[in-house]
Amino acid sequence: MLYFRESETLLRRVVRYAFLLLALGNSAFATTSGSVEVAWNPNREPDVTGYKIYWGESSRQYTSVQDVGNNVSGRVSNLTSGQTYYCAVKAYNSAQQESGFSSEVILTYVPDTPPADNSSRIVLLEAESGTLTSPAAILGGGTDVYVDSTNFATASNGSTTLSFNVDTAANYHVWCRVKAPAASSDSFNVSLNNGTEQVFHVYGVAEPTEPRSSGWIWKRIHVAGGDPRDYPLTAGAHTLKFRVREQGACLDRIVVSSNPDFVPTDSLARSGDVLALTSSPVSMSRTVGQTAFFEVTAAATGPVSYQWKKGNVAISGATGSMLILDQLETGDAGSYTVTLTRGTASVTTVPAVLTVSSSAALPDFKVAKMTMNPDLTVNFDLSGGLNSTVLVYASANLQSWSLISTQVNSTGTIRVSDPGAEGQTKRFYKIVTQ
Ligand SMILES: [Ca+2]
Repeated sequence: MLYFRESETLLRRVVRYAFLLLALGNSAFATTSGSVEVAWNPNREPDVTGYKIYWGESSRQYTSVQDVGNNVSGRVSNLTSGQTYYCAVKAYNSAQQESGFSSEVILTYVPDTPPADNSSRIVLLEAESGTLTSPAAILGGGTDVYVDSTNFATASNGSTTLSFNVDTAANYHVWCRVKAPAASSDSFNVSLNNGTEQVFHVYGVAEPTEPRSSGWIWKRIHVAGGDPRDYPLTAGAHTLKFRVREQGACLDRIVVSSNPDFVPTDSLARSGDVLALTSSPVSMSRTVGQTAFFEVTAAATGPVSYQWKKGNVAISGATGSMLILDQLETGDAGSYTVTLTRGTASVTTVPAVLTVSSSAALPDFKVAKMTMNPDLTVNFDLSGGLNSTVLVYASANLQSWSLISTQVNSTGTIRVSDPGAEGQTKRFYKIVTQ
């Protein structure tokens, strides 16, 4: 039986011991849509029989409750993507007397299969499809149809103006398939949406050491010095105008891309839908209970759909650019692929192999008091591994890890700070003991 005074004690102990484990950015812990797992250290009162999780959209104004029985973790469910929630826990005894609330954590649910990444769109344009002004002319044959200035007597105002749409506001770069006379460098003037003309140095000042070619090359429009020129575009219609400056300069194709890593090649389809992988899932080894994370990125002429497979079997609901498998079991081991589709274009990744080994006996590490501070750094208390050296690594993708803390746990608990969490949508931690 808990009397009021003892309940006060219980409250204090809940505050002291029942700190919530916050699933930061939640991806590490979210397994099904709209839920995040939280956990806490057990209350030490002898007659505690269970716990309740409370959460709501305002601090200390809880609108939902979940009785999790005598477990020290539970799942906060039915969350709306992007909404911030406040969460605390109470302990109760056999008489259903409840303690006060624990400290509070803030959760923002981010889906573990977010909508397709729109940041990798490309638009493919043929220079000859633009509005031409004389003396620019369409020449060539077969697939090499292009805008030509070979017949110019001198530098001229011949141009092609291309209209296009982007469906996502982003910072874009422009690549051109061009042929420039061996003696020239500043071959075109380029203007966006009838704005100021800027010189496009195919060769010359930007890359003085680059060997010149008399054939077709792909060249990204850059500023002097070689950095790509930024084209911040709103969603909707735009124009690009290329005005030929030098006799002999030819322009075949233009790619407008929001993916900074995308480099076009001549294998791009001449028309229709274009889909090109820019990164593929990477094989990885995990132990039982851990989390695996696969990701694919691509450049395409519009929205891409995804379907992940394990072996030849489609994984239900795995239709985003990322696949997160948490609470791994040995049966999760296998080959994973994802098929991307953009209209008539489709590509399947090379299998990434997931190895899942049985977990060895490990120190009983526990994380508590995970806090996102106002400056967006994160810190938490880590118990376990008494008198051993504890190394903590952090990662945004479960592939690249950074050592953020090396401490000897001489007291039972160490405080770990992670200033690198700022700006991350997800964060994973790995603990190694020596
Ligand atoms: Ca062309």
